Amino acid sequence: MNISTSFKKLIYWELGIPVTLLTIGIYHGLMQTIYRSGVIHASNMAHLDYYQGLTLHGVINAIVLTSFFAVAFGHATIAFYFKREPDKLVAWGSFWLMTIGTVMAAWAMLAGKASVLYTFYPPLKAHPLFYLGTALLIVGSWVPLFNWARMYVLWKREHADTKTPLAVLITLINFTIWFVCTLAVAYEVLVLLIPWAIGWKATVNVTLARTLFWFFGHALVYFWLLPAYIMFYTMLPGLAGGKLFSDLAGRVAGFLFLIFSIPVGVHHQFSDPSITKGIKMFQGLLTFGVAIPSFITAFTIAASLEYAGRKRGSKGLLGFFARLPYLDPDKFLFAYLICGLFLFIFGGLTGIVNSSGQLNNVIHNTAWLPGHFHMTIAGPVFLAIIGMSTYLYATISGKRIFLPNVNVIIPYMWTIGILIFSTGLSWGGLLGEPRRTNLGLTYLDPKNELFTPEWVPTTLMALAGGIIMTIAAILFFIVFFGTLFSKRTKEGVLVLPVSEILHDERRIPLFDTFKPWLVVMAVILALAYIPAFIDASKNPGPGAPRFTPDNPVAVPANEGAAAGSKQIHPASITLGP
Ligand code: HAS
Repeated sequence: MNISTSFKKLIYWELGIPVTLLTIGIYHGLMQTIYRSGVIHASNMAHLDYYQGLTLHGVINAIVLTSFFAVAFGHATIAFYFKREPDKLVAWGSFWLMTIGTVMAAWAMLAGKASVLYTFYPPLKAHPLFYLGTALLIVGSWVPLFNWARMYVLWKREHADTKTPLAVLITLINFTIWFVCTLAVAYEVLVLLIPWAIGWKATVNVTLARTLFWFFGHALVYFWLLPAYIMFYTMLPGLAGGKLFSDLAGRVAGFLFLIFSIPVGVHHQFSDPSITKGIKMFQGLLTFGVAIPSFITAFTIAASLEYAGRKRGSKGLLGFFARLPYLDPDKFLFAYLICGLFLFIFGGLTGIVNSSGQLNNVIHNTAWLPGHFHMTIAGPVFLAIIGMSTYLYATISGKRIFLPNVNVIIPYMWTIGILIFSTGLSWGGLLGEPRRTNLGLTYLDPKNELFTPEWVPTTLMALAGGIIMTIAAILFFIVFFGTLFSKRTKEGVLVLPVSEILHDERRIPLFDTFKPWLVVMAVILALAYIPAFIDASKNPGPGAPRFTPDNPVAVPANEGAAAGSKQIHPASITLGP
C-alpha cells in the first residue's frame, strides 16, 4: 500500500527517536552489570550516578522505546488493514505530546533530579518535570486510540459480517487496556506526587501511590507484550512457511488479556503490609488467569510451527524444529520472533513462580526479578520491537537492509546473552542477592566487611551475559542506522507479512465485539481493586516526607521543587531526636 510522505515521516520519527535514545539505555544496562559484579567500586561513572543510570536504563528501555514503538506499529497495522491512513492532525499531535514529554523527563534524569527508577515509588522524590514528562508521554501514546476506534466503527459499518482482522482487534484491545490502566497512574502523578514534589503537600500516602502505580504497572507489561503477540499470530506462521493454526485462539487470548491484565497489580505488593490477605489471594488467582492466554498462544503457535515444518518435509514428532528458516536473511523477522518465543518459555515460567504467594516471599526484591523480566520484556518484547523497527523502516523507505547476514544473527546472539545473564541473576536471587543495588560498593568488594563471596559467580555470569547482549545491541545499531543512512533502492510501501489461517473458523459475534468484554472487565476490576484502594486509604501508615536518593534525611517541606539536588555533608545529618 502506498502511503503519504507525512505518514511515512511520522513512522520514521516514531521509530528513530526511541532507537536513538536506546543507545543510552543499552549503555546503562552494561554499566549495571559492571557495578553489580564488583569490577568497579564506585558510585558513579562519567558523572552519571548508579541510580541515575538505572533510572535512564529503565525509563528509556521500558517506557520510551515501548510506547513510541507501540504507537508507530499501531498506526502501521491500522492503516495496512483498513487501507486508510489515520487522521494526520491527531497522529502528529500524539507524536508531539510524546516527544515533549520525553524531552522533559530526559532533562530531569540527565540533570540528576529524577533518580527514582522507572517505578518512581515515593518517598523518593523526583523533579516535577519528570512526572509531568512521563504523564505527557503516556497521554500522547493513547491519543491515537480514539482515532483508530473511529476508523474501526466506520469499517464495521461497511463490513458488519466480516471478522475484524486479528491484528486490528489486538491493537484495539491493547490500547483499551493502556487507556484504562493509565488513568490510575495519571491520578497518582497529578494528585499525589506533583503537589508533594513541589512542596505544596508535606507528605504522601506511600501505599496508595504504590497501589495506583501497580494498577497501571502490571497492565503495562501486557501493553509491551501485545504488539509482539500480533506478530506471533499474524506474521510468524507465514514467515515459517505455514499457516496460523487457529485465528479464534488469537481472539480468545486477546479478550482474556482485556479482562485479566489490570486486576492483578497487587501481586507486586504481596509484601506490602497495608493490603489484606484476601485481596492478595484473589489477585494472585487472577494472575494465574492472565497466564492462560499465553498458554493458549504457546500451543497455537507451536501447532502453527509444526504445520510449517511438515509442509517443508519434516519427519518425526519434533523434526519440524529442524526445518524452520532460522537463518534466512530475507525472513529475518522469523529469527527475531522465534528467539523471543524461546526466551518467553523461561520468562513465563519464572512469572508463574513470582505469582505464587509463598514462593514470592523467597524471590521478592531479589535479583531473580530482573532475571524474570529480562526474559519477558528484554526477550519477546525487545526482539519484536527491534526486528520490526528495522523491517518497517526498510519497507516504508524502500531501502535495502544494511548487512543482512549480520541482521539475522543478532537475535541469536541476544538470546545467548540473555540466557547467561538471566541465569546469573536468577541463581543470585535464590541466594538472596538483592536487585537495584550497587553491589560493588560493599557486598562485592573483598575489602568490605559485608563481602559476600556466593554472589561472585552469579554476578560475573550476569556480566558475561551483559557483554554479549551489548555486542548484539551494537550490531543492531549498525544495521538500523546503516539502513537509515543508505540510499533508497525502490519505491517505499507499507506492507506487513500476513499469515494465512489453517482453521479459519466462522465468525463468532462474541469474539468480534467489545461491549460484553468491557462489562466483564469493569466488574472484575471493581471486585479486585475497590477493596485494595479502601485498604490503601485506611491503613496508610504515617505519611512520607520527600527524600532524594543521595541523602537519608528528608527534604524539608518548605524547600521548593528542585530541592534535594545538593549533597549534604554526612556530619550535618541528624538521625532522629
Ligand atoms: Fe512479570 C514482576 C508475574 C509476564 C515483566 N514482571 C515483573 C516485573 C516486570 C515484569 C518488569 O506475580 C518487575 C516489576 C518491578 O520492577 O518490580 N509476569 C508474571 C506472570 C506473567 C508475567 C504470571 N512479566 C510478564 C511479562 C512481562 C513481565 C510478559 C513483560 C513483558 N511478574 C509477575 C509477578 C511479579 C512480576 C508476580 C512481581 C514479583 C515481585 O515480587 O515483585 C505471565 O503473563 C507469564 C505467562 C507466560 C507463559 C509463557 C508462555 C510461553 C510462550 C512461548 C511458547 C514458545 C514457542 C516456541 C511456541 C505461560 C507463549 C518454541 C520454540 C522453540 C525454538 C523451542
